[in-house]
Amino acid sequence: MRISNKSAVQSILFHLNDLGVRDIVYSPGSRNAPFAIGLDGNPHFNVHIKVDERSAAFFALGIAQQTQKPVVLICTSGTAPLNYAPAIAEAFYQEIPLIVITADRPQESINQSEGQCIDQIGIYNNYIKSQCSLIEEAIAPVDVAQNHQRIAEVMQDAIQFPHGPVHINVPFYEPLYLESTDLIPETQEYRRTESIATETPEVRFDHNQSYLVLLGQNNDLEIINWLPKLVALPNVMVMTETHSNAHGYGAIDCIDRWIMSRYKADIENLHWDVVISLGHNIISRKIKSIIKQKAVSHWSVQWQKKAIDTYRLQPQIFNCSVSQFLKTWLQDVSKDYENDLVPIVDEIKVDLHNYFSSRPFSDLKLFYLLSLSCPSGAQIQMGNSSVVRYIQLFDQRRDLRFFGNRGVSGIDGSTSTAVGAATVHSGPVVFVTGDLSFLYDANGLWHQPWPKNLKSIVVDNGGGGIFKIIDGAKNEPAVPVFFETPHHRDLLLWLKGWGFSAKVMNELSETDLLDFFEDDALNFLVVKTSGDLNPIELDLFFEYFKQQNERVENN
Ligand SMILES: Cc1ncc(C[n+]2csc(CCOP(=O)(O)OP(=O)(O)O)c2C)c(N)n1
Repeated sequence: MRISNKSAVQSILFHLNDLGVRDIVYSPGSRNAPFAIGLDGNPHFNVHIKVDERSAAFFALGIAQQTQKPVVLICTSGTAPLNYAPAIAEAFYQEIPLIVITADRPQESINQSEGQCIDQIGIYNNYIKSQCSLIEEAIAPVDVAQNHQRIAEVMQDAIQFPHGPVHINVPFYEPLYLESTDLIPETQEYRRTESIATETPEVRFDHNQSYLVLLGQNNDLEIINWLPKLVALPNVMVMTETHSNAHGYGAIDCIDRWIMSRYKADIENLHWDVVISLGHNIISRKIKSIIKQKAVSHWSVQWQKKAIDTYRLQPQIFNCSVSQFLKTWLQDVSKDYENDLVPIVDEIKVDLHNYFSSRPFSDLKLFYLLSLSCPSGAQIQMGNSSVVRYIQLFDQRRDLRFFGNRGVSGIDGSTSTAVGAATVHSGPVVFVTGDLSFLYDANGLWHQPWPKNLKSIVVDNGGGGIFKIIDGAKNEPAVPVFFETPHHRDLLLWLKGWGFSAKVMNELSETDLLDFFEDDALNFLVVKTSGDLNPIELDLFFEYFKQQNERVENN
């Protein structure tokens, strides 16, 4: 194992190892060369090398999303750290731990027309939990000790709840490539704990109140044990979003479908005394807008100290885990009462197989078929835009888990995130992305070896299909030029150019999808749909549900 002569590198690697961090995503450069020396042949870490820092950071996010452990990013100075910014913001809003290490020139070189040099201190200010810049060229024991302390404190913050990204800026003098034979003796012990500063909720379930429990993006799968009880309570409505990974337990899982299939009067009559947020980053715009009009108060179960006030109702905050909240809130709901509870089935059941057998192929139909054919035990990496919305329209199986960059909902890193997740996940991974998102994050394809467990579907609907289905934009005459922006690219050629085996289909069946998932030699499926037909098919689908609703009411 090689040792850089820079004390900062030795300290950082010591702390990373001490923290149990394994995955480091390293991007090449000169200023960060001391880290390359320290990592070369280092048995403690899995080092992934990625040239494009934007993609590198999303790749790291995908790993951390799966392992729930901090992943490290290391890059050179200049614009390289700026390219990390989108994934850092995403990690911040999803509460995913990343340790970002940026090499820098010494302070006196900043803004002096030196090469590859910007003012790096505080560059992620709004999206970082904790940060420091180290003392340059720390040799004196007092400086080494000071750096050691700063590194320890910042890294500690990455694993405190809420998890999130932290930044350590490391200025280096030249020469950068010198090695040492000995490690600098460690100056301080640092004891770490993954602290959970919990708060026991004071509130108790009240039979005279009406509640909406809304599950958003969530990592606490213990929630599943509470769902049967929650959905059975008569004055509680439970809605789960796909990325809560708590679907299939009797709650309203397809929120937009549920809303769209109701008559205006039904929606008008909705009322909740309290909306309880378990998890955040709600995808359904429709439910957000209804809550703003129909809810009286909001409780937010969250790790952040600052209120996440999505509905402008000045929420009461509970700084505790979802399970801890539910345990206390429901503690007075007696066992006898629990036995009498009957789940409220508030969903209109329709024969989707029958419905789709007479419908032409479209984005909607593709997502219906996908909901049937994804391999058992798979995790679904959802691209942003209409992908996440279509997926939420179909009942999800309990054997699937869903992930997506819904912290900030950017279309700039979905492929890289999926590749990162697939790299550390042992089971099948299905990545579904829109065509523009796919082209945007093309460098996500720049990865070796390509994970064998990753199957990707690109929905080639001729551009940003979302703008044709969301309220407001869909009637805007400037949509084709300013919003939809057709790409005019042959995605099959594009993929083949990258060396992937891919297939294009203009229409497909459930069997075609099953064949694709079973075909080890095929990485990508490009599915072409008509951008004009997609919005029509979606409207008809909602209309159909409304008609079914009418029939149920008339019977
Ligand atoms: C980084 C970033 N830039 C711009 C946007 C705005 N935006 C949202 S959806 C979208 C179009 C996405 O098109 P595509 O990936 O083809 O998906 P589709 O809409 O067809 O589902 C754009 C540009 C964004 N979310 N993120």
